[in-house]
Amino acid sequence: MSDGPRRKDQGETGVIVKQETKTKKPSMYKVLMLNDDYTPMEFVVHVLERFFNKTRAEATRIMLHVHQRGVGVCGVYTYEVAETKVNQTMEFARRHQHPLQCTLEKE
Ligand code: TYC
Repeated sequence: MSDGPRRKDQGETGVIVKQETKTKKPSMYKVLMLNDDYTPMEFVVHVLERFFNKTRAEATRIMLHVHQRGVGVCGVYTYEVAETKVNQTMEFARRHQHPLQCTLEKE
């Protein structure tokens, strides 16, 4: 077991390369709410406050936009978060027997 001069450099020589960043930004998805003739306005405002963390003022603005234009954006999220919010909204509406619909759209 000689410990000659060659050994000193083992593992110490090499080229320093800047670390490449291989992460990608996740795709983002809009949650869209659709108008209908039967779901009460107050229920839609409540959904937007409860599941989309909107203030009452912002929820009212979005609800009126959907009521007047037919469709509107509740928020933009990563896929799993957006899907969860759609499912929570649809389940809550179904439980209260309202036909409220919402859906996902890739940004
Ligand atoms: N159009 C409904 C009404 O007049 C209110 C409403 C708003 C329903 C937004 C759904 O996504 C909706 N009661």
